[in-house]
Parts: sequence; structure tokens; C-alpha cells
Amino acid sequence: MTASLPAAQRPLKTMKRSELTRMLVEKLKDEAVIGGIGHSNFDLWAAGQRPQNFYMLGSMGLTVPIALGVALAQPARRVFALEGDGSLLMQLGTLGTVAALRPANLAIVVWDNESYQITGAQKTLTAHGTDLVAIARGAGVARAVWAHDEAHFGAWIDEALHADAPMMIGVKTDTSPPAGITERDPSRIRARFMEGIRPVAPLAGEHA
Ligand SMILES: Cc1ncc(C[n+]2csc(CCOP(=O)(O)OP(=O)(O)O)c2C)c(N)n1
Repeated sequence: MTASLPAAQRPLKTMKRSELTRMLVEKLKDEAVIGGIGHSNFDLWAAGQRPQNFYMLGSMGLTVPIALGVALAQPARRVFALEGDGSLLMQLGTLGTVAALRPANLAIVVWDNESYQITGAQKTLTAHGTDLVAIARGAGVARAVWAHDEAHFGAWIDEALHADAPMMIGVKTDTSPPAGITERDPSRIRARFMEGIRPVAPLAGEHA
């Protein structure tokens, strides 16, 4: 019955972060991906360690600011920020900054499992009705949407790969464990990422 409804009218399906992360990574070439603290980056790591991936270790809420910086510095490269609901709730102002700066090459994916899963699954505000996609729209990110199922998520990622405005894609996810655990080596993660997103042409004043 519900399958025949347009996607936007179907109820939100609770999906698996690790499966969708793999689906996203399979669609990528040289796009940068910033994985948020904890499970967001664990699943990114498990989906294949691309040099264009950065794994945030330590601070909640910094995924979107880091991704925004990369998007502004390299407008020719698409950038994905993968963030948990708890972490985004800690840094909501960042959505207004994204709206104001309007980087066309930035897409935010929010894995909303309604909990701080990695620290013991305490409930976040989204378990009590806070709607992060509505908040993003209110902050000025007009292209903020919920993914209704896996195919819908894939279609929004395809759109993000060609979008002309920043996007946010919200996904309701379950609390299944991540598919792996990121190696805890921040300096190596940083060095590999810096090399992985090195501009092809030398920067002004830089010798090739
Ligand atoms: C600023 C800050 N506060 C608290 C913590 C402790 N902490 C680490 S991960 C985490 C929960 C993250 O929740 P969410 O972003 O929803 O991701 P999930 O664990 O659900 O995948 C908390 C509270 C931290 N690392 N940084």
C-alpha cells in the first residue's frame, strides 16, 4: 500500500548506517568525506579507507565545520559530511553558517538513531520529536530532506553529486553496531587526508 505512494508521503524507514555508508562510498570518485565522531566514521572506515576520507576523532559537532572549510577551500570538489544526530545537536549554529555561505558542493548526511549510541545509547532530543531536517530548513538550508528508504537515499546522494546548493539528507537509522573500528592514529589520518585532497594543479606561489 505505502510503496505506491510518492516517496515524500511514505513513512520514514529505519535503516542501517553501515549499509548506506557503503552505498554512498560506492558512488564516489574524488569527493571528500568527513566522518563524524564515533559510529559515523567507524562505518566510513569499514566502507574502504579512501585517502579523501577524514575521520573525526574526539569532538562532537565538528564534522560540518570541517566539511564546510574543505568545501570553501576546494569549490571544484564535492564534500560530504556524515554526522550523528547527537553531534549535530551540539552544533546547530553550523547549519545557519552553511546556509549563509551557501557552498554548492557541500552535502550533509545526518544519521539519526535518536541516541548517543557510542556512549551508552542515551536518548537525544530527536527521540522526543526534534526534527533535524525541519531545523536545517529553518536555518536556511532549503534543500533539506528525509530519506524514506534506501532507494530514496541513493537518489538524494546522486542529486548531491550534481547539486547547485548545499543539501542536508536526514536518515533514521537503527542502533546496530558499526561495521568496523577506525584505527586511532590522528596524525596519520590527517596526513593521508591532506595528501588525498591535494589540488591537482599547484597552488599560486607553490612549486610543483
Ligand atoms: C564535545 C563532546 N562532548 C561529549 C563527548 C562524549 N561523546 C563522544 S561520542 C558521544 C555521542 C555521539 O552521539 P551521536 O553523534 O548521535 O553518534 P552515535 O554515537 O549515535 O553514533 C558523546 C556524548 C565528546 N566526545 N565531545
